[in-house]
Amino acid sequence: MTTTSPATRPAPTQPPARPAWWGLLDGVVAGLLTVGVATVAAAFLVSVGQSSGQPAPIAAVSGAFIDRTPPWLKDFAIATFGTNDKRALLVGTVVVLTVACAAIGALAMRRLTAGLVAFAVVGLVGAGAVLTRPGAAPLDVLPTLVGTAVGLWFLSRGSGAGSSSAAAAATASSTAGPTRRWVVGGAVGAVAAWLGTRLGGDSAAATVSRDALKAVPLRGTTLTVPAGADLGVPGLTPYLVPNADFYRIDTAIVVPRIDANEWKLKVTGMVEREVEIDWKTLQSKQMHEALVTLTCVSNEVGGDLVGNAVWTGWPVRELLAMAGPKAGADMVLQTSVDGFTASTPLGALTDDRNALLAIRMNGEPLPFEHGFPVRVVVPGLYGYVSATKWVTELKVTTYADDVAYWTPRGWSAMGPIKTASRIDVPRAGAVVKAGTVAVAGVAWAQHRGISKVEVQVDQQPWAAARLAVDASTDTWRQWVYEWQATAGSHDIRVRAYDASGEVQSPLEAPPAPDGATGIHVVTVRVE
Ligand SMILES: Nc1nc2c(c(=O)[nH]1)N[C@H]1C(S)=C(S)[C@@H](COP(=O)(O)O)O[C@H]1N2
Ligand SMILES: [Mo]
Repeated sequence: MTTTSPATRPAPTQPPARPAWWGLLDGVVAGLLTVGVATVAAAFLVSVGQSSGQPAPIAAVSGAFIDRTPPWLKDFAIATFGTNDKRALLVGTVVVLTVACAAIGALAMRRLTAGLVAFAVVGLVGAGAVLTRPGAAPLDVLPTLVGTAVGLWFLSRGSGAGSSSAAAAATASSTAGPTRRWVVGGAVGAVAAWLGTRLGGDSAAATVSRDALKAVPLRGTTLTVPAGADLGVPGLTPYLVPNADFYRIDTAIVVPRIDANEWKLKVTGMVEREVEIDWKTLQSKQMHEALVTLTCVSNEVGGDLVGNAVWTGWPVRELLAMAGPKAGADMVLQTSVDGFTASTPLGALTDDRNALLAIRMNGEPLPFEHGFPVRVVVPGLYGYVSATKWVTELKVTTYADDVAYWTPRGWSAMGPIKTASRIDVPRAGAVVKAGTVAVAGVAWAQHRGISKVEVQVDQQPWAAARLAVDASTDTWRQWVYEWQATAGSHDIRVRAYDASGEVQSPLEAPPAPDGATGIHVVTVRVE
């Protein structure tokens, strides 16, 4: 084997060819600059009140994607990433954009004009995504267009441009020229993106208005949870789920932060008179408190997309009574500031149940993630047809005339909650000691109530579990079963009965189109 020492290698007569990865990096930095500048500009527009709210390009592209996601992909995302599904989507969007920008940069190095055109097209697609967001105004495209212009400018001065000077720089020093461009461009883009996200993600006025509600004492508070509603079994989900632990499901890429003082809710459609209320008016109403367990239709058997809280709010029926629904109406299409809609049976909002325009959750002002300033809570219905966060409009209409967000995506237009039960302890796969073991969990059949819960170990007969005190038919009910555990591997099953005596369906069914059914079973080992 022979080697050639560097000293004997012939000196190059041509300037060294610019490496292909220069183009890739050029493209990525141009993309980062674009997004950074656009994000800062978007935050600026919001801050001077010239924007409808969500004009930052990455969020807009992700949001537009969510709204066009086929149901199977949405189910996959929730099943795989759970409540992190939106973070996963944001990461995915960034990865796809990065790869696209790198490819465009490589193209620009060979054929500058083609690269610039491709970059401009991506920018225009981003601007288009911004325009399709709910409530978007024409001015909202400005940040993305300005960002794209900056990215184009950067790219046009890159490795693909002025080849002689770039080559000269390369011969002078193999790194100095482009490295400086990348470091400066990348740093400016990253700092701008960070700044824009910080400024845009938090509207100071919204936080101030939320803090103001904290200071308002709860008038007419009468509700106390009976002591026996919580069995206090270690590992069992608490009867009231703290706000910070409460499950969160929605289609909002950026959590809307609404200044309560700007909030309005209008009642439209088939009504005697349209009504609009603002935050002050709502505050002047007699508030009610209610215990209501929310459940997501996407919850799998044994899943945790269910939670219970005390909600404080004004009954929806009182607002609807002011408007006077006309005969023939059978549905209320609720609309959120983020464009989400829910189709709620009119009857569920006008009968005597605790359907509330809620402003507090467990005594606190609603967290932004859970709908501040106002969300709807309706006992007995899955969240997607009832629990609209950041609610802005109630349109009295019919199921024949209007469809809500999830209906064309393969979910039932109406969504009464199905009777279900879950084992919290012992956990699946747990190893426990022989002797008395507390098997405990929750069961729910909102607005009907739970009358009985039974537990089955292996193939033994079903045995009655002890129920916690019934705090409300609108909430879940804890249960516990003292199991005399013997050594070996055991399957534990649970089933619940609603107040009419009907047992939950044992048939295995997936969440779509109207809620999962089946028996929750956990396998444990006893030593
Ligand atoms: N504006 C808005 N409200 C919404 C949704 C949404 O996507 N957007 N999702 C609904 C669904 S599917 C559920 S299960 C509940 C969840 O409420 P939570 O996040 O407060 O637990 O909110 C409902 N309200
Ligand atoms: Mo849901």
